[in-house]
Amino acid sequence: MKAGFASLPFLILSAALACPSNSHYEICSSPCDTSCAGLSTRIQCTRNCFEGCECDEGHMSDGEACVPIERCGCVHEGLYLKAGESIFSNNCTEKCTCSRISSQLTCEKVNCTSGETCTCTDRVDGSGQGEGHCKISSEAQLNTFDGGSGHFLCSGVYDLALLCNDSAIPWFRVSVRIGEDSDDGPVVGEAIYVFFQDTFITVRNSKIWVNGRPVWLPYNKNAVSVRQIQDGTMVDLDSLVQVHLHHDGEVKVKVKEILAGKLCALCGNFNGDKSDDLKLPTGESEKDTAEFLHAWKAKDL
Ligand SMILES: [Ca+2]
Repeated sequence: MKAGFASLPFLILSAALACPSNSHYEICSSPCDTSCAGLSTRIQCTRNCFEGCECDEGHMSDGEACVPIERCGCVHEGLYLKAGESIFSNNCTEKCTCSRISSQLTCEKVNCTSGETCTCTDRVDGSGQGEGHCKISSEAQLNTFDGGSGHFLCSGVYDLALLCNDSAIPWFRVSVRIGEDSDDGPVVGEAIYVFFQDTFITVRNSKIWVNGRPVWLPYNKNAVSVRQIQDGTMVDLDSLVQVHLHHDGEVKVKVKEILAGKLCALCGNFNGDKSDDLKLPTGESEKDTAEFLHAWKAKDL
């Protein structure tokens, strides 16, 4: 009887700390030493260590899994590519590929042939049918999902978009920190805070934290991915929501059509009608823009 009780905590601990292939549990693991991206780029990280899974000797994390060091990818203009991945750059005039065999980056000139067009698909500002697009410009002007515009944000932290009306869809919340530019210039998006189920992501100054811990990019776990793209940082929530913080402070939120009419906060309810976008957290309509903006200031950030 005594032995049975003694073994129970061990069983629970083992289940909680099951690590993926090519990794093992460490009580004090440093993320600085285990990332492929850290091999060739200077990434902000902490020397503090954390309890968690660490890649086995001879392996490093490529953002999704622990791979042999020789299978780590390449870095192109600050963007990490996994082995085998390609990227188009310089207005689609160049295609760079990270070799699956040598992990060396090779670039070649490309041209679209007749009938082909080159478009960016890795950005929030695409124009997919039925998607909602909300934006805070680098001058801090808000454009809602339904096309409402003309509201300018003062400094502070605001809730941009959150799920209000559907318990069947994973809950999320997107907030933004608006700060004054240091040269008395325009007010800009300084940081984004994204909540998705049990995950909390912070993006600030090109640094990323997940649940308070600094992470390497690309990050991909529990249907959340965070990656560096050419002009900023992209957070993707299970392909339902994408948030893009641009280097110049512009913030964009893209949502799937399934979220129509189910959202609230500054970006509006995404019901196709821009005239009813000024709603308070209580659901009441508000005619005073200043009151509307103030009501969506985050109380906890
Ligand atoms: Ca609306």
